[in-house]
Amino acid sequence: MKIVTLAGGVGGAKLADGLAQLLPPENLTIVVNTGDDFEHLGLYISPDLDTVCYTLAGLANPETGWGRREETFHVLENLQELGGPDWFRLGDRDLATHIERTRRLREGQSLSLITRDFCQAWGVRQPVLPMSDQPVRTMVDTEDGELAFQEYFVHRKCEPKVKGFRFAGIATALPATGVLEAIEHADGIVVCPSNPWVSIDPILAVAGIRSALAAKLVVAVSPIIGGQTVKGPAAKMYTELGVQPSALAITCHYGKILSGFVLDRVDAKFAQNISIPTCVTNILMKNQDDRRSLAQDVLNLIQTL
Ligand code: FO1
Repeated sequence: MKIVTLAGGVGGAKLADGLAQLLPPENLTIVVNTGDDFEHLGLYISPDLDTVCYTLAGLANPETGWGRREETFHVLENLQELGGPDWFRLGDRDLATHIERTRRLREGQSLSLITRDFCQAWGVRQPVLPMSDQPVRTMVDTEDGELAFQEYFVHRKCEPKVKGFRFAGIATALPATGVLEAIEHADGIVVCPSNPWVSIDPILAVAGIRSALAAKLVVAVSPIIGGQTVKGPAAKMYTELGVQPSALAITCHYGKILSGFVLDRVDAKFAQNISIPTCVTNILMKNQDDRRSLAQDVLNLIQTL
């Protein structure tokens, strides 16, 4: 079975890792949100791409889910001493990724080519594709004005109340090489348990991606368990936008593109109000076994559709 996943950061990376444990590498393509990308300290940072790649490579920090395992922060500590911006914690090993990516981008190489080469260097055999090679920047409209995503997420700790979102650059962004081809050849599309507003919507907004999904079996895994998110501000965003955060709200969010939905046992009561086939299971991924087991449930649901 050929699968394409749409992924944001930590939650997306974990499910992609579960799928990678079950599928041959050539049968899994991971399309990753780049709306969180930004320039910091003169470097091009692509947090979700790195989180997915590090996770698949077994290099991710197990505590945070992002950044590198066995990381040190000597550069950051010295930057702090000089009074430089230290709100975005870039580790020493991680910095090598940003430095080399920035160097190659400045030479005119594409983000997808650079990501392919990095994956090869890290031993990641599944294609990991940025959603687009053109810059798209998620902007968060808040009560304190419009904020660039990392400014809102990390610097302001998601505190300002959200009023809406804008994906700057989306009008001219094209799907990266291989994205539409992978979707076309896929037997199923898996929408990872990532933030619908800021991780999955930017991918769906890239020209041609949403319409390519219309002909496909698309299964989403809820990022909400018992009204809360495992990580990140999705539940807070729903509340601030006037929607009660729930598994049901996620199915409404994605609407017609979905053919199936996976939700947690604690939310089993919602299944009767969902008009598409569902799988009620444990969706909290605390360890490798949970990742594999959820991935198996997702594949089983796709097979029954
Ligand atoms: N998230 C934080 O909450 N604080 C950080 O200092 C931080 C640094 C960081 C460095 C590299 C990287 O790839 C990711 C990093 N993240 C950090 C995570 C990231 O900002 C978000 O998790 C994603 O953008 C949302 O998916």
